[in-house]
Amino acid sequence: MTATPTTALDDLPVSDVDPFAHDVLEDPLPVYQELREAGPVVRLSRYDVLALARYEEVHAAAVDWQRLESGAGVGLANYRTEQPWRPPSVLLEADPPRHDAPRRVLGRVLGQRALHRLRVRWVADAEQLVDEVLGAGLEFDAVRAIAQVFPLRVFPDAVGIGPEGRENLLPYGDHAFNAFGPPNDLVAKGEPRVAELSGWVGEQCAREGLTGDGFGAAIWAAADRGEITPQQAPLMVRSLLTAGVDTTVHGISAVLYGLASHPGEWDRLRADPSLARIAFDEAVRWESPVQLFFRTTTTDVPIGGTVVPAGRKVLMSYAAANRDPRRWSDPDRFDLTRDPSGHMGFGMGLHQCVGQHVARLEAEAVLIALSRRVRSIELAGPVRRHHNNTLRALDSLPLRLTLR
Ligand code: OVM
Repeated sequence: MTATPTTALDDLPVSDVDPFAHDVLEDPLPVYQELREAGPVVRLSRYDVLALARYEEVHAAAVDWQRLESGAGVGLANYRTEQPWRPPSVLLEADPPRHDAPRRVLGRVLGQRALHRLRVRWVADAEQLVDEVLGAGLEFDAVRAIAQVFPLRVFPDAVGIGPEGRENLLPYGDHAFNAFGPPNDLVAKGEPRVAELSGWVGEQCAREGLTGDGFGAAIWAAADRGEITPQQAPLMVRSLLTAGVDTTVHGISAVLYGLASHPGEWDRLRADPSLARIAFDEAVRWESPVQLFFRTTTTDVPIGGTVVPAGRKVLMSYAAANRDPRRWSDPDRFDLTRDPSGHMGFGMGLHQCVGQHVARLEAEAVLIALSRRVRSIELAGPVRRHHNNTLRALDSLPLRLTLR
């Protein structure tokens, strides 16, 4: 028997790239290719962390919750040694067994059965929005006109928060996703408003301000039944408000961008609107609205021919895995004929996005409403990127439409 040779940590490929620098956030794809080709595990000298960029290793790390924990934080900061910027999430930043009751409850509250009654309403809401937008002209910025508007119209109502202060949701989420990265200028930009925004979000999570029929009330009802504690309930509502807005805005931007920039794909969707789900998942693969999370090793973990010692932060690049040519043919192409299932854009394993059915339903409603009225979609100018440490986002998506 021959022992598998292992690479010593000091002999790993090293990159001095900063994945959170503005030029990389503007166009991260060359860096993702460089990291994938450097090897299965790459040391990032700037932050002294290990990075995974190939599909196989990112997938294996994501599902290995036993040896790659979330409780030390899923950003660059190690919560064992550094103070978190807010009380940790009881879902995202927790491990079994503490993670499991909140996950089970939220899985039920946001499950496909629970969403069934929202479907008809959201398609009607999307048709109304599309009518308003098209009535105002056939050239517009789809981020401002659609991608930011639709989730903010339907999701806060579905959670059951009041009408005041909803403009706080996007800036709060944007800061939360910046805070998973290093303490750079993007984090500094958000800091002046953290106390105000956190205060508002905290108020929305109390049972008193929530309507009786929303996701928030369903979470509190689970606390009444003893399925979660009354301390966990408001933090679970906070998870919805943190993770459920910016992500869907950028996901809807991404699918509209994919359709507008890949001739022929809109025709396919228009001919068969049941492709709306595939289109959205393909966009989540292609753009990866959530680009990465970190985990922390709880023990020595063999990954890609090296042994990562206990207590190290490991960057899982979902976005690089989603463009890995070892896994995907023609990975840079947005393609409605491919099967995007298995993409890493919602993560994988125990922590895989619990809100993915909500996200899909929002995107589907928008795409179905558009498919009923629109013949063609094309780019009317260059897109402008919005930079965030862990989100891939558009600030502007100029579109030109024709009607059917
Ligand atoms: C949470 C949370 C926050 C940000 C992202 C996320 C993508 C979850 O508070 O649980 O998942």
